Amino acid sequence: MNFELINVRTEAGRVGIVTLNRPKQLNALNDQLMDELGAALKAFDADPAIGCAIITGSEKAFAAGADIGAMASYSFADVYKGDYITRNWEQIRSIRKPVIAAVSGFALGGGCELAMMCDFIIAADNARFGQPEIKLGIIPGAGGTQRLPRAVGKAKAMDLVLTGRMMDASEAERAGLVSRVVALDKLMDEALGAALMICDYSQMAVMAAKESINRAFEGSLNDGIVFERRLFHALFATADQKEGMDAFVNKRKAVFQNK
Ligand code: DAK
Repeated sequence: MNFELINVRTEAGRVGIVTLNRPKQLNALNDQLMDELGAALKAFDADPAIGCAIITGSEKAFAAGADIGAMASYSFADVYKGDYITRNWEQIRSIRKPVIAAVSGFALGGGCELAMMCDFIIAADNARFGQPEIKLGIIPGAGGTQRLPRAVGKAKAMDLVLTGRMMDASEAERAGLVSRVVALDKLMDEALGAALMICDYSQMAVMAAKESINRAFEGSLNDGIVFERRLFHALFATADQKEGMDAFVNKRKAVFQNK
């Protein structure tokens, strides 16, 4: 596939890496970029050799938001009839393998929302997160008002969304938005290390874990526990469960076949 606004590569044949590539616009997210990102992630998801994906940007910007220039003249009819955002942004939610956001620089507006759509965020120490849409006369429109409070709680989400201020990487880590903060020059090594670790595990167990954790945000605790229990039981039907436990008992490294 030929992409213009993203670079796509694989690492060790097992990790799919997408680098957002609109440097002059600080990786502002337009329709074409989101179409390309969705297509690249779907291709990784369908490739049995790939166990995990990483989305990253440049040192200066993961993404400075949805493309304001493109949005400026949209009417209600344009966004409603065109199913703006849902049509291409929501594709990320359908990816079943883990997706890590490796964030350096600005992750603002739709950029912060894109990072939050990923399964977890590893941040460089220069990362800055925010939902500044209020300054433009709008509100976050790609899940920011829903995912941010789930990640950081109501008080900080209200603070960020209502004032439009940015928070730095250490505040984001304290608040629970990011899982790790590392030096800028170590960002991709750290993300790749996490991805390769995930790739070593059974893909079925990994996908089941992702699906089950996501359920925690979509219903009652009881329903979530029942869902988890069913997946847990189902994994006992896999060869990988036998392999994982046999390897432990016999003090050797497990080699999973994804069966
Ligand atoms: N869109 C388009 N271009 C952008 C941009 C953006 N979001 N952010 C930056 N740029 C462009 C700048 O216009 C500038 O272009 P030139 O002037 O060089 O042609 C270039 O990138 C470099 O930016 P700056 O010169 O401003 O660089 P600085 O280092 O001085 O400042 C900054 C960096 C990130 C603080 C600043 O650029 C900035 O404040 N950018 C805007 C951040 C922002 O407001 N982001 C939120 C965008 S709104 C929806 C769903 C989702 C959304 C909307 C609707 N629906 C469901 C309907 C999402 C909305 C958003 O994300």
